[in-house]
Amino acid sequence: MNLHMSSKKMYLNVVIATIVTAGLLSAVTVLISPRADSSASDNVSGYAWSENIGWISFNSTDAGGGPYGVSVASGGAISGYAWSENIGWISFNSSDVSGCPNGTCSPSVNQGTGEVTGWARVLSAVAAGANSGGWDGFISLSGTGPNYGVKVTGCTWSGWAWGSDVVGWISFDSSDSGAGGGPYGVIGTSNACVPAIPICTGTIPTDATSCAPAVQPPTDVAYRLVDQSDCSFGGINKCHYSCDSGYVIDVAGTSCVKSQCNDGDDNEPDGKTDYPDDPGCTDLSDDNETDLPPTLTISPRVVEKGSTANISWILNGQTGCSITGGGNAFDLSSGVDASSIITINARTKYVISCPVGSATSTVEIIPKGFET
Ligand SMILES: [Ca+2]
Ligand SMILES: [Ca+2]
Ligand SMILES: [Ca+2]
Repeated sequence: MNLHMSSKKMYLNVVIATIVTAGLLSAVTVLISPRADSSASDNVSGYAWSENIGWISFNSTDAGGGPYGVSVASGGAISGYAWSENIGWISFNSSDVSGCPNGTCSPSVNQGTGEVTGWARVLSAVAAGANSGGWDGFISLSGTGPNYGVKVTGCTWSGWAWGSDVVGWISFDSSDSGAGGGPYGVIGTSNACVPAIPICTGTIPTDATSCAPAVQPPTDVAYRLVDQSDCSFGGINKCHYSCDSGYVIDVAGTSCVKSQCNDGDDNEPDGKTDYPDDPGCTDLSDDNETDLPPTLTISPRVVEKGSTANISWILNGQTGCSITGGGNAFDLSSGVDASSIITINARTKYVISCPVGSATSTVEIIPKGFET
């Protein structure tokens, strides 16, 4: 976390400069906009991380100020507010996310699968209205093409949300593939948890009545079940069997089947099969061979005309990627993550395109009168 704390200050400067540049609104308004919510009674807490805007706090009990927080109701509906020092309030309330770009707008947790859907919205973008530079402030909590999304496993929130060019990718857990630094993460209690598979490790309980298996012991592969004290989630008193490495619980929830990264098939297909040959596989138990999209970062994102910026890319193991914008030539043929120094003479939008997914980063010129 300390690693990121130092870069946080840099982002603060950059984002405030961006806000001024885009004429979104005064930074003062962003920082003091009053918004009270519960906090201690909110059942989501911790931090997510955006490479563009830095930390996003889900509960004032972690960060001070407030009170504010994000909550999941029984049934899975999400509400409340998260806070970014750089862009202000991020609302999860249905009333704020109506008119979202597509799909169901209201954010929620599927309390069976743990998948989070719907939208959140940066309220400073709403307040800026026509002065927002076209930024609508919407943050997508899951999507396809590429597949991404926030997921709740047990009480741990993980995965990625997407906040368009301004906010970029938001990681909910430093353990997310492609995330760095940390440790950080978003966690839940009570309704913000989902009965997880696996949540137990150890020996099969002898007292079946106190820990009834939700998933029957698979007959084809080894399994284990342990620590019954971990078996009570959100008032649901069930234990769950976990499959051995390379296996996952099947759709019916009754047995262990080989995961995509262990099944000998090129599932998408992309010419690469299983862990570790397919870069979409983080480990043998990963049940999705789809490669992660690339990321593109320019730092700083607001510069004086004629000065330099650092452009860096993470390919997530993909080859056949390219970067366009600015007339610079970047050699991505090695498939290795790297960076380059570029000279910026005009507002430039860089786009990295890979076989799976693309990403965009735009560098802005500080307008005359704002130069330091
Ligand atoms: Ca496979
Ligand atoms: Ca594959
Ligand atoms: Ca793949």
